[in-house]
Amino acid sequence: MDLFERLDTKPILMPADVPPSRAGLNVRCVINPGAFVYQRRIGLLLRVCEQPPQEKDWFITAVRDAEQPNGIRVVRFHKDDPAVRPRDPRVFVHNGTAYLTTLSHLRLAWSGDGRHFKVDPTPTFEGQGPYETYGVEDCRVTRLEGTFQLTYTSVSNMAVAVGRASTPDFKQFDRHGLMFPPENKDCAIFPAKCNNEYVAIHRPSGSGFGGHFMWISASPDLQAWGSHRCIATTRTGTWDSERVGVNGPPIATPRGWLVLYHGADRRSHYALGALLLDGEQPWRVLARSVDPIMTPQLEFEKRGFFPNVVFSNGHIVNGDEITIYYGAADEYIGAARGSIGAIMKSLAD
Ligand code: MAN
Repeated sequence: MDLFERLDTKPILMPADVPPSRAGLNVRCVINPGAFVYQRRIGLLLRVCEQPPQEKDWFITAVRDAEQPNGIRVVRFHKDDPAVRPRDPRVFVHNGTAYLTTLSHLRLAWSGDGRHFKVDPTPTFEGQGPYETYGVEDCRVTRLEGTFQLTYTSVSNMAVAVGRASTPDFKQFDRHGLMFPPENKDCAIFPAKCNNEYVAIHRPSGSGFGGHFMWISASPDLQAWGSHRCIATTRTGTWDSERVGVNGPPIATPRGWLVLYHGADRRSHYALGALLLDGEQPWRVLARSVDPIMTPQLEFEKRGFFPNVVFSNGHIVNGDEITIYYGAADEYIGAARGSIGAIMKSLAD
């Protein structure tokens, strides 16, 4: 089952559409954009994944290093080195230290029609400090009280954690440090307060006990978070058996908060589903998709840097119509349109 109609059979953005951040790096993937409306234009905050030119028989990647003149350091290990082993196309490990094969930053792209985007020539938001030496990824954008709240993955050799920043205009950014400690990612803040508190969904990772589940937390000031509750676990034997995580910000509907989310199965195939949360007590789950509402179908969703992935962390809602922007096969960005009513109906069936 697939409730989303693709705007195109091809990606709306590909690596070749994005100029690299600096000499010595190439854009390998452009994926997982946050989405928002600002001054009547649709904005995307793209995740741009870069790497140095690759050579046969070598693992070659880049990490941020403030002491280098261009801000990055190239790391290379020969594939015959017994201390190095690949984990998957995204990660390799050297002597117990994990490295990403690409270094990500966030980049703005703007559109008048939601389909044709113009990508800014330079990075908008790059990793900074010790917790972002492997970059910043997968930004959710929530408009809240006239400001935009950005929640994204901060990655380093120390941890994967949730960073938060805010901006009034996508020019000036205030960095608020880590919002949730490791291991945690896939965080979206609600677009309005509930019970006079800010609310966020996030995805801590339990090792040994629990797993990659979705949690909800509340805060009086967006800085201190508490009242933690688990709202969705993985489900054995299904399309979301291994990992779940929120898409873009929850959507207010007359029946409660509609939350779109991604699920991964044992083959690491990524699909999308939905949850309906109580409007006043958002930790109460009223309904959850049994079957996915969007799965990899098109060629560019099934084949790429990491195959069989549709992953979204940004959408635009216009009445009943929802346009989701999504990472496809961890290499491209696609756009697809659906109906909120149809998703709600699928939850009731
Ligand atoms: C996983 C994948 C990668 C990502 C890292 C760190 O390996 O989601 O795309 O870079 O986690 O967040």
